[in-house]
Amino acid sequence: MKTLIKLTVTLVTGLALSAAFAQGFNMKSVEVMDANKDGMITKEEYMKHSNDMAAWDKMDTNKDGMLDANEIKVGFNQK
Ligand SMILES: [Ca+2]
Ligand SMILES: [Ca+2]
Repeated sequence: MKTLIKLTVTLVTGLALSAAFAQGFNMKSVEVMDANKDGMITKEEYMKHSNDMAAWDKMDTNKDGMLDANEIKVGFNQK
């Protein structure tokens, strides 16, 4: 029973994320994800909204574990 609930939650979360990705990230996503409003998105902030680490890896081009203004500009305007 517990497994079933977990599976359902995973499925629903997955669907919600797919919908978000179909729309693509935009500058509004940045505002939502940047919880402390410092203009950068840490991995921790990102993971509260998405578990798509493939997308993260693509955006965090210098692999320092956070997205700076430049990486956000590039990553959030292209899919
Ligand atoms: Ca931040
Ligand atoms: Ca980075």
